[in-house]
Amino acid sequence: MALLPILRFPDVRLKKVAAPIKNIDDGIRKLVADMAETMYEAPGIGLAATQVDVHKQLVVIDISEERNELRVFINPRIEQSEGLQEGEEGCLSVPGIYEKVERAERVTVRYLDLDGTQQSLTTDGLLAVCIQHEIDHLQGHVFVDHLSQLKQTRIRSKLAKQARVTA
Ligand code: GNR
Ligand code: NI
Repeated sequence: MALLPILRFPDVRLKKVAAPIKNIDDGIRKLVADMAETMYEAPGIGLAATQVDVHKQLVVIDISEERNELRVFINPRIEQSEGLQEGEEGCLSVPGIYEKVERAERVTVRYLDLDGTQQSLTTDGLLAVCIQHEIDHLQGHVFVDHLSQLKQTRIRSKLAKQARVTA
């Protein structure tokens, strides 16, 4: 296993649109293991392949307290969504920034599991938020894109300042 470097907003590579996965081979299985290790180490509750500069439709999520319920989503699509919820979001690609984002309350997601079997999951709450956040990444979006221009400008300057002191 290996820890993978996570791209930081506003890196333009976070804007790439991920391609569907055609074959679930050893390369994909290794990527899942490395992404899971990277997510747990960060620590985060989800990670999209886009964030580690791999532009394939792959997401790992673990929202469990014990960090022992890894979920893998290959080629995930939101089939149905209903209602609205607003919750504070953070992102491993936007460190130290937490802002309220409006999302669907309940989603049904279709995806392939690691065996290549089609699955359908209907969920709400934090898992629904996280799935929507990760699918955004696969489409080249970060949660900051949902905020006002004023907030986006403030976040960019805060991160630029952080980068100067850490450099
Ligand atoms: O670790 C994460 N926490 C989080 C909290 C609220 C809403 C979404 C998330 S996802 C984030 C990890 C991440 O950046 N995934 O892309
Ligand atoms: Ni994120």
